[in-house]
Amino acid sequence: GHRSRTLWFTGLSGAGKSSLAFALEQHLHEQGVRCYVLDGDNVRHGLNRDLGFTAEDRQENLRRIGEVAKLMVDAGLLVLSAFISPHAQDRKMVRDLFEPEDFIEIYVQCSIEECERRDPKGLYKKARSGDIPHFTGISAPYEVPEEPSLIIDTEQLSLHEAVQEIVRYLELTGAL
Ligand code: GGZ
Repeated sequence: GHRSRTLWFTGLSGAGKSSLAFALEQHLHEQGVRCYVLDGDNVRHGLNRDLGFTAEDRQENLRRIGEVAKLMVDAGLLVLSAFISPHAQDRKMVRDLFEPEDFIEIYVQCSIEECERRDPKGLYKKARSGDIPHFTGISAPYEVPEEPSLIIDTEQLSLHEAVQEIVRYLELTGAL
């Protein structure tokens, strides 16, 4: 069996949070672990479609996601949550919803230069030209986590290696 928890991925747009969460989900499913990925594509278009990207809206976005993640953990799932979550204060707010051992913060590290080079959705380009206001890393802040449970550097690790790192961490801490 596994211990239900929330893995909270934080990092810049384009750092690889969702890719990593979905690759991990696939790996865990193959091991028979029941898990679920929360990310912008399944949350910001539905539950949180009334919210934008001001500091207040990001806070409310993350508060609701935290509450949903908590319900899913209560239901016995391993939750993989992939949102920029740029403010340390908001990450702490979410962390405080959980038992200490049930919330694992994973910093998906990647330089802004590399994220901008990748620019998979062309959003950095639009942010630079002023078409997207308060874009994280360009015109809105990203506060680097001071004491994350784990740092995954996506400029150094392949997707497979990153998944293995997290699996190793989960095994070491008794979640798997
Ligand atoms: C940052 C934005 C913005 C602004 C739209 N700033 O790379 P993506 O496209 O697919 O993921 C980003 C996503 C960020 O939503 P989150 O819910 O993760 O943000 S937060 O945790 O701060 O609430 C990006 C897209 O939405 N996007 N406008 N201004 N990212």
